[in-house]
Amino acid sequence: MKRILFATLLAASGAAAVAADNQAAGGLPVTKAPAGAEVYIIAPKDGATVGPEVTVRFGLKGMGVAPAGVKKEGTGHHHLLVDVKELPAAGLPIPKDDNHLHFGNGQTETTVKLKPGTHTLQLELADENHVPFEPAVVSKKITVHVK
Ligand SMILES: [Cu+2]
Repeated sequence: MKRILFATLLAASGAAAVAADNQAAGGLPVTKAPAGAEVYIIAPKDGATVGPEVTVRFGLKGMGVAPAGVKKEGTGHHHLLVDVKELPAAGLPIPKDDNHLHFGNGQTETTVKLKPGTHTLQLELADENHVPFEPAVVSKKITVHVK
């Protein structure tokens, strides 16, 4: 009797995994974020005054880092959003330009050159296809003042 119950539970969890396999508008699969996943900027500090070359250190809890193109459960790669007002669209690869920097080799820090003035920095983790997780794994947006 116990054995039958165990088999039933296994079948039920398998069905749940299939149901969670979403399809994005862009035709790429959307990866569910693990519960409790958190990305954050270790440095610089929010509100810091910095020089024109800013070293940004990426923090991640509850997930691992893997290079782009590598499908491994519970992992993604970092994207630094510089002066981005609206988060990249769900279900589509994050754009690649001067404001959306990809760290597809699995880097966990970078140095960016910023013009004098006030800038915002934010991190977003995305899956092997550069598609944001569902729900999005994004850091708090911080502000830095460049001398
Ligand atoms: Cu990417």
